[in-house]
Amino acid sequence: MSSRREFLKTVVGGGMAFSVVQLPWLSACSHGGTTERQPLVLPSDFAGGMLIASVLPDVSSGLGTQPWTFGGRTPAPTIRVRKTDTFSAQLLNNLAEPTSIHWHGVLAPADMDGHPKDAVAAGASRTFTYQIQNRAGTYWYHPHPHTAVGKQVYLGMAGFFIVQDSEEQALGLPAGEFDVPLMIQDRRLMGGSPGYAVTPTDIPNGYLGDTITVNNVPNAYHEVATGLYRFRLLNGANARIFRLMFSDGRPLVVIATDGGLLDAPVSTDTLWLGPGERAEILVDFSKDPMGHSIMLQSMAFGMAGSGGGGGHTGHGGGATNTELPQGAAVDVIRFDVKRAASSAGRVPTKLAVLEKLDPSTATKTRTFELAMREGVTTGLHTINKLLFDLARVDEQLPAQAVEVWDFKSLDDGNIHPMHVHGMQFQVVSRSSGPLNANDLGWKDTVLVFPMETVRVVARVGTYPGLYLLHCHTLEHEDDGMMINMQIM
Ligand SMILES: [Cu+2]
Repeated sequence: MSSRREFLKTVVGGGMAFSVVQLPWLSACSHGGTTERQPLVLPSDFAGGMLIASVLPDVSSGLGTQPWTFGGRTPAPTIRVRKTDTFSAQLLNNLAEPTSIHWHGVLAPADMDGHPKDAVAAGASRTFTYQIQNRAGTYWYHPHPHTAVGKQVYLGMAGFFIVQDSEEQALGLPAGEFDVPLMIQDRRLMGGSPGYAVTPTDIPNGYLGDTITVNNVPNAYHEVATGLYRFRLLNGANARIFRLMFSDGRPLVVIATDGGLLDAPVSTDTLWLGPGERAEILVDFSKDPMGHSIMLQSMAFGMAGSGGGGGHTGHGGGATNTELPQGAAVDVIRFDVKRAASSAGRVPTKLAVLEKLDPSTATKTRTFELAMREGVTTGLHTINKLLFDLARVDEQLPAQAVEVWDFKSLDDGNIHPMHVHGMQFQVVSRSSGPLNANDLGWKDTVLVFPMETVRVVARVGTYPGLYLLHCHTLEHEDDGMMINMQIM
């Protein structure tokens, strides 16, 4: 009887015990700028081939500036592949600066993983070819050139990477128009200078926007039918952390986290989603009256701690340097029930076989201390007192080893979403309390709250070579909060 199993029971059984906080709906105009809600745009599909990085000429997109993107359209196309497929794409860099592609969460050979040492120069191209090992799930892709990740992602360079497999497809989960990818981000659209311009306070706080965008659409709405939907949630924001709930408190039925399906659905009222994290949820609109609207919101939170599933609302503060500070309550996307679905859909009772790593079998324990340097304006953010050095190898890991890692925050002011390349892990414990609903299953990114220690058990990847461990608050990463992990 593992503690993990007990914990799962706690989450499922305790789901209804989570406090349901009814937030007043915030009108979009409370933050100025565009007040009107706009229809969601769905990305097109991409199965492989040429993927051009470029700046689009169109300034009429919702981003208020010329978007940077992959594949010549915004939002960037969704890559769809099946497990065991050989995926191949050629990146042609038509930007005026280096870029690259990191396949976030996807297990790619080290030289295909988009390490900053492999950035593609302006005008150059690079071919990526590898076999898909991942379980069915929602992954994503974005640039990774050192010190420019924040800028390039913010300006639009991010897309979904969806893996399917036969185990998942046998489940009969909502498909087609009922399977909706939602890339949640925030942008500064109110101040009249919509480009990316980091100020000194943006380095510790992260680049926080004043407007929520979904698939690059500000203040989005989406028309739905009276059925069961599968929403693939991706936090693609540079720094903003979301604590999602529905305006009427209806459950979010979590079926997958970063690394694919859980073994069974978990119902929760609130869901933490940090930068880089994904979660797939089932949402039931079958009992909604025609014309009904439901808002997906982010609840207010403080920096004090995750508090498990949602008990703590904290002190509601957080670092402030915009109209919408970290932890502010905000609307994310509105769903308008507009038509009848032909069938209601069904939540499966069982999902996928989920191997559970046993921390007692780990061959090594590593500690990653997350700390702020004093008295500096850049190079603030460190892992084990180190700032990123492209040429220095910081950790050596045997391929396929099972290891326990402790992310130990010595920072009392910021939440750090810690992300590893080339492997996945499972969350074992949080020093601040119970695990969150989005800590379940396989993960590549985990929120570490101030002064918290998060223990995970990782299975090191199969490919030898140089990978990364870093904070996915992109201004922290660009500031040097990143180390090299070499798989031996
Ligand atoms: Cu960070």
